[in-house]
Amino acid sequence: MIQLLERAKNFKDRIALVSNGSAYSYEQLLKAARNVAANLLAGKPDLKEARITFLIPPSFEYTAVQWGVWAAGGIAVPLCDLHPLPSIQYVLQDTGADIVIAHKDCLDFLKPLEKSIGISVVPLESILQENNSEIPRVDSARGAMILYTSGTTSKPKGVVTTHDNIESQITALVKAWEWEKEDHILNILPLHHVHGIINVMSCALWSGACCEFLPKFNAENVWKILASERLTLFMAVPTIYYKLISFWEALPEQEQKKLSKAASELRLMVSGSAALPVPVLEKWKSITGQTLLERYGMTEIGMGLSNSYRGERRPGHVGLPLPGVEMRLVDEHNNPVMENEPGEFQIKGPSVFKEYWQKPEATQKAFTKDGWFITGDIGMLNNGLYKILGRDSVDIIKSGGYKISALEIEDVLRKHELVNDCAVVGLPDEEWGEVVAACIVSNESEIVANSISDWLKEELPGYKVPRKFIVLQELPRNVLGKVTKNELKKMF
Ligand code: MLC
Ligand code: AMP
Repeated sequence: MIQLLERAKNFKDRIALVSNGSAYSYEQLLKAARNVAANLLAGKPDLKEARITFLIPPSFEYTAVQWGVWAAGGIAVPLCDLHPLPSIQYVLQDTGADIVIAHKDCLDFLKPLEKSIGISVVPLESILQENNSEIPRVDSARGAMILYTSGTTSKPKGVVTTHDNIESQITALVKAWEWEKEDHILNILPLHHVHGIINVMSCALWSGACCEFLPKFNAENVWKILASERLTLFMAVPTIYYKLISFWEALPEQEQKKLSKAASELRLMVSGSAALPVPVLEKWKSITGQTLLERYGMTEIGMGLSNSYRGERRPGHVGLPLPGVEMRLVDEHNNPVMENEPGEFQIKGPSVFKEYWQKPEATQKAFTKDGWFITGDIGMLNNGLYKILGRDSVDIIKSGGYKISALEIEDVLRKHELVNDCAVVGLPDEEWGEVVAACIVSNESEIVANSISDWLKEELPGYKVPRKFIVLQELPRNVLGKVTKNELKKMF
């Protein structure tokens, strides 16, 4: 958001980003963002919240485009490079975008959309060209970003945040975790979700710190970077800590010692986006001496709750509300619950999103009459700290930190000619948190999971493709005819 660009002027000579082996200063970032803004405007005074979509791997260029869209008064819509064409097309059409800015490696992939939906695919290079024309002053109450999130509806919804929302999301974390300009963080997360965009990249850039990109997670490379001892902070989803532990365990003792020592030097390591299993926290502590700080967040609110940076980090708990966040736990009538009683988290505050893009009904349903955002997460207050107990919907799955709608996968599966009916559930998994599993009803007992899974990969990103299949004659249902998903889970 535009406030980031203002602040960057204070850090001109400092290194903002390390990307593809090169270091870029804040001044270079500001200059590139200005070029992007001027090229996008192409003579217009203001983009007036036009949605600008972009498919660019995490890099200096990604950030320059994001900042350029903001500077020109547009709404930044980052796309996911793991998504197949139908998922991308959905976002382009839902946002009503006229253009998609594409990295050179994505141009051929996106080209068919020019014909099918009339979108203009603009090469990244052309948008980065030097251009010194005027750029507007943008009001920070305006829409800044749309991120797509799965929910209890089949299709993902666009979460609109304003520049002011994003500022609140960033400053809450900068304050709570004591970010400073000497910090250096590694970003290994995708940049179409808040974890990577806000908690890692934007907090660093707000603080005058350095964000280094490793566009594709790989345990060996992450350990190498940890061993370099240049990082002060590290943030990841629990699956990543699990994978780092597995890699470390397979090393010779000498090597283990070296890596453990290097990792012990960081000032903070954070886990979030999914429940951190206590054994993973304990193992990580035994390897690195670091007690992972677990926090809780959501695309619609940024981060809500966090364990303490300086005080207690209690395993299995997510701490207390972050600065500026109002939180309550309520029963089904929105009445507050007592300590040690389960309730639903509801959140209020300046970090809470503006609306679901062009979905006024869904937006209205997401808030109570008195303006609390209904998270759908169940938790309780236990001895002074909050604990997450689960979700109110079986149709939401968290796998590898990605939120996945069972209903979306079911809708796609039903399009397959051999599928008469189906039901999708999440099964507990040590490594992934949950794995996606599908039960298929088909006349074809020979139905082969592999062929369905290959077919699904054309329709859905890999992380949404079920890893386990069973074929049944019919789905388990209750007397009202509703599929009993908890029964179904037991059948796998
Ligand atoms: C991949 N694989 C999976 C899988 N994803 N298997 C089961 N379940 C999944 N979800 C398999 C692949 O098929 C492949 O198998 C192998 O794992 C490696 O695949 P990959 O694509 O290379 O995976 P990898 O890069 O290792 O991905 C793991 C990951 C990734 C953890 C890095 O999932 C990730 O980036 N997650 C972060 C998502 C995120 O940022 N969420 C934040 C949302 S915001 P094979 O057999 O082919 O080897 C939010 C709010 C908040 O939640 O609070 O932060
Ligand atoms: P997303 O919609 O992708 O932003 O995912 C947000 C969801 O992730 C929340 O509603 C929670 O269900 C889950 N989540 C985030 N952090 C945690 C955590 N520390 N423990 C358990 N669940 C979490």
